Amino acid sequence: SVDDCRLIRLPKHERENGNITVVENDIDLPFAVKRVYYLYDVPGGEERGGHSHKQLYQLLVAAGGSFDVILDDGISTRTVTLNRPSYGLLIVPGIWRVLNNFSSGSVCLVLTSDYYEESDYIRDYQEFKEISR
Ligand code: T46
Repeated sequence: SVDDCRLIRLPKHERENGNITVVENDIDLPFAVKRVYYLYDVPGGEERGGHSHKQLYQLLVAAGGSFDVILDDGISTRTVTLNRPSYGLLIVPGIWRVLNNFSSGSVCLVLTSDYYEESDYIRDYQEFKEISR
């Protein structure tokens, strides 16, 4: 459910000359990372996502700027604003997600539990509603 999705605080090394946040495989996350991708150059007003995953776990990080993530488990919805590079949003399988309100220059870094596989996606909202009932 959307309650299984949570913010994970990531280790942050603060120095006068800037910060580093580190994510170590299997240590900071409840899954092992197999794939990394990032969304960037999202034009103002555009949305991303609009699907759910059958098996995939993901950690979303606003590596720069900010955006909103709307989580929907078919029963309830929750909106999480990501705007700090030292926090990640864990999204468990079975959650419909929409990303919007991207600030200009924002970067959505995503760490995932598996390789890209189109068969893991549900891209039809009606189908999602039926499965999650
Ligand atoms: C998610 C949100 C936050 C690949 O070939 N490999 C990949 O690993 C990914 C992620 C995408 N693609 C291709 C598939 C499509 O032709 O890139 C194109 C755009 O993908 P999509 O429409 O799925 O993009 P988003 O931003 O709507 O969704 C992505 C992830 O797919 C999804 O898992 O949760 O970011």
